[in-house]
Amino acid sequence: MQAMQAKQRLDYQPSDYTIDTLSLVFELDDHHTRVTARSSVRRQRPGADTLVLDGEALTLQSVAIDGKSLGQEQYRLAEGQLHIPADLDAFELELVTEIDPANNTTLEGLYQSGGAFCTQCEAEGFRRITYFLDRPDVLARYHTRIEADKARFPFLLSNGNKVAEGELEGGRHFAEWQDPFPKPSYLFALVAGDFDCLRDTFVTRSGREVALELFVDKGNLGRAEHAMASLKHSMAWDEQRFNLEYDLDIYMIVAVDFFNMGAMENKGLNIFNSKAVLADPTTATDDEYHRIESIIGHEYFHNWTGNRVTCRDWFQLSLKEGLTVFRDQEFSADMGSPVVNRILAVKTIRSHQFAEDAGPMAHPIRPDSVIEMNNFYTVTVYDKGAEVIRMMHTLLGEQRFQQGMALYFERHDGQAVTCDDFVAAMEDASGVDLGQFRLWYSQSGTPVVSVQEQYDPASQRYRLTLSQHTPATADQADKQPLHIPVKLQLLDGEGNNVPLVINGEPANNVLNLQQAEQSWEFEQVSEPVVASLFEDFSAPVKLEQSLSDAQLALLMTSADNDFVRWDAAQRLLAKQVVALVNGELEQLPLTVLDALRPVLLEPGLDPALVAEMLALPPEQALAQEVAGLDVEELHLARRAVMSQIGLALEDELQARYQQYANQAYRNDGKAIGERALKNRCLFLLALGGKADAQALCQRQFDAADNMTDTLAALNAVNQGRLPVAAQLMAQFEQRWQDSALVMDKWFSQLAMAPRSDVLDAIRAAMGHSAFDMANPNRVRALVGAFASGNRNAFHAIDGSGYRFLTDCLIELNGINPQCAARIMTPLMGWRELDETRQGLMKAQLQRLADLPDLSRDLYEKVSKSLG
Ligand code: B3K
Ligand code: ZN
Repeated sequence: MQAMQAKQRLDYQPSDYTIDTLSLVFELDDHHTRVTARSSVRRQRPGADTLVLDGEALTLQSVAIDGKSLGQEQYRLAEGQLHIPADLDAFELELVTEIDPANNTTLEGLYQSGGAFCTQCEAEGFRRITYFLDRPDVLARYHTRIEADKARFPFLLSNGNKVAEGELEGGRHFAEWQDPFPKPSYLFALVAGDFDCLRDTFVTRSGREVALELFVDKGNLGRAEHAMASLKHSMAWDEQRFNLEYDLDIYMIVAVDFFNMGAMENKGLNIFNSKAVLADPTTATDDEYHRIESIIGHEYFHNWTGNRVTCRDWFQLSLKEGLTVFRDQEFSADMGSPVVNRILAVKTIRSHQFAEDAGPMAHPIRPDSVIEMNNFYTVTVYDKGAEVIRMMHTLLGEQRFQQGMALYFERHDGQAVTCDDFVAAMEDASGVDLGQFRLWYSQSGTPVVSVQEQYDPASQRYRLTLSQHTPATADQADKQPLHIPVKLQLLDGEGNNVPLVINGEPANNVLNLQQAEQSWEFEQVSEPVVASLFEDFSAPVKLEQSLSDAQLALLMTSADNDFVRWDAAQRLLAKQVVALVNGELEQLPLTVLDALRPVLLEPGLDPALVAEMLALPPEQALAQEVAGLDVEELHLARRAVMSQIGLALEDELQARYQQYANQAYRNDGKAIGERALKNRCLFLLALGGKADAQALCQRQFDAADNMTDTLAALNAVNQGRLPVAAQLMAQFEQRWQDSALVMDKWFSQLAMAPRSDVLDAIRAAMGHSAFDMANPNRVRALVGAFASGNRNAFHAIDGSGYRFLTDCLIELNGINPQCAARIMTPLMGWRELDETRQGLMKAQLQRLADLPDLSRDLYEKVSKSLG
């Protein structure tokens, strides 16, 4: 393994030159696309004499400065860079390069998806299109001309407004686009293809009409409505909540099948993974509808937080991503159930972000050192980043937070800035001191907050002591106390709120924990209380608070805060799993069942919340919570808890199931919540394993008029290992074999099935006509689902899971390194496992390390894992 160089955040220097305008001409051809790039270059650093441009996988044809061509001896091509002597203050540079989109399987730069050309430039993909100053602080005005065969590519799209189009010889045509907003190269986009187009309009609050165009593969118009509706909701919401209006006359979205992530916010021309666009009730689940709405929103919201104000350098990625995730989460909460959305976000943090902090890739939300930027589109930068924004929102309150946003745009519209600039705007607009708070940007790791309590009946005082401690991470040994907002309530024995009084005054329900240890003394507390802490998950920390089952049950039934009710249920269930693993328990105590029963029966509780309260924390999250649990024992104990709930609460689950069983499909919040609860009941009954559970599943599978119910039935029989599983899987495959996106669900069901021969089934599925190693959706659905969603099988003690994943990674390394690096994550976490598994995992990591052509993407993760 040959060492590769990392870039350091503190090494940032402004560019010697900048580029103010860029005119691009694309002569599209499958294997020989010619790109002519004319830049107006301006020297920024006096004395600079060489322009150094980034480039990768390009064939350079010619270089000219101010109309004069340069001979080959006048410039230098070295390791991904083009050096051009340029002792000039301003000049026109013309470069002609040739690229091969049809053979570009990395899905970065210009490539083909299905029959269409499309691009992905973030983070550093533009350098695969032409030599350029491919960094986010170089903002240019783009003019793009596209020429292509008219029959194959009737639509020619790029950023901004279309300013010309016409016919060319030989059956070709052209279109020209002008983007009035200066932008970094990562926001450039081009699409050429043949699509169906769903058109609509949106009138902004200042009365401008914006044309909305959604391009999908032919025949898919019927599956585009939800995405279009989501876009219009996003546009209206951003005006209402953030006072932000769209700025171009046209907004286009193109859905493509080959895409490395969910979607990309290119200015005026979003490119989406078709999975994040296409939905109808028979092919997409409620969860997918939700995800589509949130991704459409996310990319739209980037127009201000990302595009109008962008990042100075890639270390600042969370400036746009953390903030935009916060905004999309708020959007989803405002469109649907706030608590269900909060739960969703917290599950991501607990299962994935805490694991990232505990593993070899640990980094702060603003990383300090990067080898391959694509490896830093992480749950830490995105989701913990959003938690950090949310904490500022909690500390400032909505009104002052919005004043901070306004000041941020006033100061920085049209600029490329840093995370510090954002915090400074928040601080200056609100007057709230965020000095210590800034540590959240530079310190990695998961803080652990522990609780000590003292109650003195004589003085009626309750003293709460909180201590914080952040364990060392792979990247940082020393940690300092953070500024942690702790939102709380105190409950008396009946579950009533006790007013918060400190020093004779009503106290705020958000405490500022800023020291390693800190105490608060609440007065006029007439009986012992239960502290409801970190309401709404007010900070991304682990909480160590020992509560009895009875106290947890009190929080479950009586806390005002719905998030805390859910969280108490999670803690109660987690306790049982751990007790089972530790041999302290065989059967679920009656007290636990008695705590769950009222949740199931209380008519006033939102069914969507009940469904979440009856779901066990995933194995991955439990493993994070309690170190040293054996993989297999954890898996079995978790199953045992679910199965005992299924048996012990059978009547209640049946009744609740039947309450919603025969409702015709509707797509509204109420129906979605009811479906979720119905299907949770079905799942627990299936795990309970009584004979009639199988009949129930089969009936639902046969009668379902929507994919949510179909898939829930299929999942229940697979996870419950019911005999009918094989038959239903075969029926599903028969019905959907020609629909790739639906087959992804089948691949995932297969990969996550709790059966000992799962790897044989997966290997067979790789030969399925619907499978394609070059398509990231397929890879994630099958290989990714196995590695991250079938923990027990992946960590099989014979090492077969690790070997299988590594075989796939070796193949993917040569096809799509970005995709490979994404799915290798479960192989990195060997430190949390027993010695045997550690050895097996390291052996596979070493196989990767020994590859002669290991990509940068994998190199970074492999070397950190072994280091
Ligand atoms: N900004 C893109 C992600 C780009 C990932 C590059 N590897 C999508 C998003 O976060 O909105
Ligand atoms: Zn984003």
